[in-house]
Amino acid sequence: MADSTQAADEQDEYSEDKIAVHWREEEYVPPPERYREQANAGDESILERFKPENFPDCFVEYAEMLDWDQRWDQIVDTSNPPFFKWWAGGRLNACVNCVDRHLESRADEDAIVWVPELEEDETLRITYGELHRRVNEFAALLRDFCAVKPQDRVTFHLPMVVDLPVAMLACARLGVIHSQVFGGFSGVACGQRMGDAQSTILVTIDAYYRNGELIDHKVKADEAVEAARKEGIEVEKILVFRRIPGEYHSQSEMVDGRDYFVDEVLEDYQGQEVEPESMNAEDTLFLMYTSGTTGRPKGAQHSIGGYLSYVTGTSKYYQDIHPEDTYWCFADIGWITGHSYIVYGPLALGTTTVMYEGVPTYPDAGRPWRIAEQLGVDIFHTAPTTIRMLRKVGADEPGKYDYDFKTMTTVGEPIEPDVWRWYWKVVGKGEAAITDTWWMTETGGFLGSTLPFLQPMKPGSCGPACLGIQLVIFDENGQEIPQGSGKAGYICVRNPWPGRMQTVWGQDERFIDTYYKRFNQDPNSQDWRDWPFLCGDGAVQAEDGYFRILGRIDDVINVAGHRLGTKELESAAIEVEEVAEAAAVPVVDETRGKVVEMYVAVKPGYEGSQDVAQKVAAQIEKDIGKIARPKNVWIVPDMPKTRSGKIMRRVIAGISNFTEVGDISTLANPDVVEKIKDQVYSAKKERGEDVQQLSKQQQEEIAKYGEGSE
Ligand code: 6R9
Repeated sequence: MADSTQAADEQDEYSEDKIAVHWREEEYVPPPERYREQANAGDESILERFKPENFPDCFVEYAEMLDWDQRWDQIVDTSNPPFFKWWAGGRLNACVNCVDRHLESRADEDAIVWVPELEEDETLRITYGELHRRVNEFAALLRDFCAVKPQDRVTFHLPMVVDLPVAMLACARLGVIHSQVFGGFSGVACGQRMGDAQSTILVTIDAYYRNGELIDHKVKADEAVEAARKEGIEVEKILVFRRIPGEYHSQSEMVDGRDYFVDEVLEDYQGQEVEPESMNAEDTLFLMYTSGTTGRPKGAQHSIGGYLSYVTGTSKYYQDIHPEDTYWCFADIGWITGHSYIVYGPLALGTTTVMYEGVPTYPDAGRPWRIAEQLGVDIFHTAPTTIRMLRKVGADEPGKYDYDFKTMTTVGEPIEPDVWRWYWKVVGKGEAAITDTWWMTETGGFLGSTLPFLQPMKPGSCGPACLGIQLVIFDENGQEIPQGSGKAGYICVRNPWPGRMQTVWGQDERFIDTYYKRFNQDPNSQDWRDWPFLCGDGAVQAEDGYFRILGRIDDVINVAGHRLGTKELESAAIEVEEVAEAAAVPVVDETRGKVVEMYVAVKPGYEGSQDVAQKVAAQIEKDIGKIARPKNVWIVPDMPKTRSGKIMRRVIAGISNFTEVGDISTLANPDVVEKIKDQVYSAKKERGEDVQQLSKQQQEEIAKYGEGSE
């Protein structure tokens, strides 16, 4: 009882609003003036053009950035919500838009610059002319050797090699749907996705470099074949690229009649050109699986016309890409960010896009800045996890290199104001605009951000709604939360927009249930206004219209009735000098329902001592309140992470509660799980915090913790 009285006392002091806004609103940072003249979005008229009254016509501006075989009859067909159809009646080819149309003016300019991980190896420069040749040859191979037809599915399981965008564009040329599975995922995850997509052709590679080592990748293809078989799919052909020409670096044997080296088969297709298929705007360009812990993987299905127009428009205005820029998005193509903002958006704009094979810190923490200097990168784009890591291992490194960024993008997670400031001052040397871009796999492109040379930045907030996007926050009961009230709620997009996924591949009902059911009042309504799209994040909107994203709605920890935001607990923890990264998870507790447990990684050169654990607990208590004081603070070597560097909290939540850790086939670093388990289990046993019996419901809750963000 003592506990509940205590909780009641704390009720006034730690009201939910107060907790939600503890991440203080920061000062505005004005956009740098020196680039305004050249900016694609340099004057206020753009805000006028895209105001809500101009929906849906405003998006024509994006579609007109593309070349069409046939113009659309209708901007958006909303007659069958929520299956909105963009550019209905229009025809185009995505490969033509990303490659062929640039040949006249840019055949000899670089389209893709590929940087291998080993610094002594040569950087590969692929001009638009060369890209055109490679794409056509691979398209000929797919069409004639693999007999694929438009809208068939081909699965790739590739790391960051240039063959990946080539293969994507070859599919796009043929109207074939590609499905790239993040290279770091397991063979099982790949096979399950092949099963779901009913895909019988796998494109892979023998090996690739990671941290200076050549890693065997083809072995995963064998696991994929087995996993696909369990789903009723027999893999017919495996096309194997070779990381080092003429060599083979895998333990897996090539299977006769099933496995083929791409370079050998390609000999028959040299110099061949393939007529691009003229596709319907509403045909599908690709599938991008986003996993959850439960049920089949969800294939986010993206269209050709809507998707391509949206990523092209947002690349142009939010990243300020011009053909003469050198643009580097330091992310993996196996994540939606890579599809939209390494491959399709930048190439549709005819710019030079840089790809890097390896890890940020190989061979040392100066590598990214050397790449930027050597290649003359002027637009940089990466995720908070990379920014945190680079700060952690080399906070002064950027100052040693002579590069000049005009815009820098961040994506994937809320960026802590402290980390933001390092990005701004040290990486950007105080002279680049930061665009904090908030969006998700399902949305195709950015939803909330600032126009780099027009709208002031505010560390901790992504910014206002993007051009043509109408964001709205609802409370539990579906009531709209007014702008500036400081109250947290469920952020949704009120209107249709061209970048949104078409559906969950093969699961229309699941699409409606996951993204629309929550706030749709009338399932029979044919009015798009009745169909707000649930993004899955919690957010607050300040009076100035800027949004602060609080993380996934299922990431909330309820301690004795107080809803604590994961991100806020974590940002309090990283205020501690020694801490590089932190993750908060719930632990079932007899009296309080749940309590908080923290996982923390320290910066190199610091000791992960009991003292650090104490400081973390104290900081959380200071910033948020006694109620949030963690039961345990675990200092771990590394966190389990997804392809986009998000911490997979359900895995450590499982460890903290002695329950199942669940599927780890979509972890980028699965090895770390056992290490953390050993450490935490033994310490907990020593402290007498042994296995407790959880109800089925409690177990499910822990297993689903943070589920949506994988
Ligand atoms: C693009 C991408 C989506 C989830 C999303 C949100 C989080 C992404 C963010 C951000 C705060 C940002 N997220 N960008 N949170 N600020 N700038 O990350 O797609 O992998 O599907 O993840 O990522 O929680 O709901 P995806």
